[in-house]
Amino acid sequence: MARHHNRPSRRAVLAAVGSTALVFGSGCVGGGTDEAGGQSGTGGEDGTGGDDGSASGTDDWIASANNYDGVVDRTGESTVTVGVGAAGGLAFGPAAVRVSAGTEVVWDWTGEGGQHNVVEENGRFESDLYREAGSTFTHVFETAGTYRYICTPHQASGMRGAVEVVE
Ligand SMILES: [Cu+2]
Repeated sequence: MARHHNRPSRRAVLAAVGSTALVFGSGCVGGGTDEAGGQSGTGGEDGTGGDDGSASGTDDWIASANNYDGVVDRTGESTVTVGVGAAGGLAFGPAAVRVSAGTEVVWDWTGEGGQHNVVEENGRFESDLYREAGSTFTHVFETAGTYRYICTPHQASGMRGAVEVVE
């Protein structure tokens, strides 16, 4: 009875394997490849100003989402998986993820937390409601930008997520 459309396509996955092009700009990357590290030392002058943000609003919205732990950088991968019903149930995992344009994102239901769906705030994608583990929903992000989405049944509980797509 359960319909399982929106299956991820294998061809994109296969295309990804083998060409792991990790080219970081040109030349020296300096010391550590520590992903967590963020050069904290730009300041010095007074750092109060600088609200010239054209695309703000997303930060607060996503920072208060369940299971939020910063924007997880998955750029350079052609398929990225996001758990639905992560962290015990009412969360996406990762809640916020950064991907490259053209990436196929696969939401993968864990089976925890009851029924969930994935609904983009501007209607750019929307899944059905699923409960079963192994249900999936796939969207290919062709256009750079920030995509915010919620789980309809649990939006009031903080079950929301974001995909940031970069060129
Ligand atoms: Cu939910």
